[in-house]
Amino acid sequence: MEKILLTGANGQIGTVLTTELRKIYGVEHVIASDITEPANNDGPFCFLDILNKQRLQEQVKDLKITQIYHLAAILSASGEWNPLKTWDVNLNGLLSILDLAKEGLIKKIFFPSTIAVFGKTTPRIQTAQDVPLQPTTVYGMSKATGENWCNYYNKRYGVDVRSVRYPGIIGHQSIPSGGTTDYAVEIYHSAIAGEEYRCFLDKDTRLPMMYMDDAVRATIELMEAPEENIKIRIGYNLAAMSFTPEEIYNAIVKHYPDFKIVYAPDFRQEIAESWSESIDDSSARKDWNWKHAFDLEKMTADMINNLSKK
Ligand code: NAD
Ligand code: AKB
Repeated sequence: MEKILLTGANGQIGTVLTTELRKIYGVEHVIASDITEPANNDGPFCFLDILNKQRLQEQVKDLKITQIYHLAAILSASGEWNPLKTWDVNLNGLLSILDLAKEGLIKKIFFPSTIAVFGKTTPRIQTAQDVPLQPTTVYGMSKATGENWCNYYNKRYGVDVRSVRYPGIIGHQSIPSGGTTDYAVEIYHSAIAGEEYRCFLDKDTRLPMMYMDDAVRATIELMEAPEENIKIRIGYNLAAMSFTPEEIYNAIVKHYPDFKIVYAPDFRQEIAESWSESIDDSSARKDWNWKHAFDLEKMTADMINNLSKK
């Protein structure tokens, strides 16, 4: 029987992924961990700082963990305030987990990479799987390097580590912080609260995005795919939709005609401009049958429906 540990489980993706994994594997078989208190008490949780290698190893042995979904990280915007700490958390945390698999203590790892691995030398439209990676943020540097370590541990030690380059993730279940794509969640909260939204990106800044339901399903489908189907051990490109702040605003204004937006770009504008506008994810579609379900209109209807119930 599988026993799963999630690191960084209290974050935007972790809170939703934990619930979905518990539906599949059973509540007691999915252990959430983080350095902060969980928002609710609906399953096993342990405090775990990913930089504490000894405690990580003890928890994995004591709880008989077989798989780790390693979500703990410091994201693109927050990372710029403390680059060395970000490098430490994002890269050394991953290396400790890869070592556990090398030593045979766990069987499978999920490592979330990101569109932040792309940089100014990367073609920005329909960005292909294998492209130059010269990220501009320490977050992107740590994830690009992390991808290479994953590939190395797979090729050299046979570690079954799987990874996707998530676009910006949008969900109604949790509030993001510290990222450059966070505006695309915040905007819905402002619309529903009847407030004007002050957008920290410019109106024409196009970025790849994905609804949380698709992101969580992609993650679980990748992890459950037969090992022989996983041909890529760096991050698989993953895509669903791409839009600008003005386009998401136009989708929301159809539901809330009085909703107003103002544009006040800050330092995150430069980060966003260094990333791709759209992604070619044909390898994921071919190797493990990835298919997205949500576009901008469908996501907007679902976000508004769920957030207005809260
Ligand atoms: P998040 O910032 O919401 O959550 C990250 C969690 O990691 C937080 O709960 C934080 O407390 C925890 N954490 C930070 N330092 C830690 C440490 N030293 N030890 C243990 N936990 C620590 O992030 P998220 O949006 O949920 O993203 C999850 C993963 O997916 C990250 O690795 C991120 O890089 C990746 N990703 C997210 C997005 C997105 O749009 N949300 C896009 C691309 C990639
Ligand atoms: C961020 O904006 O930092 C994240 C990401 C795309 O990795 N949402």
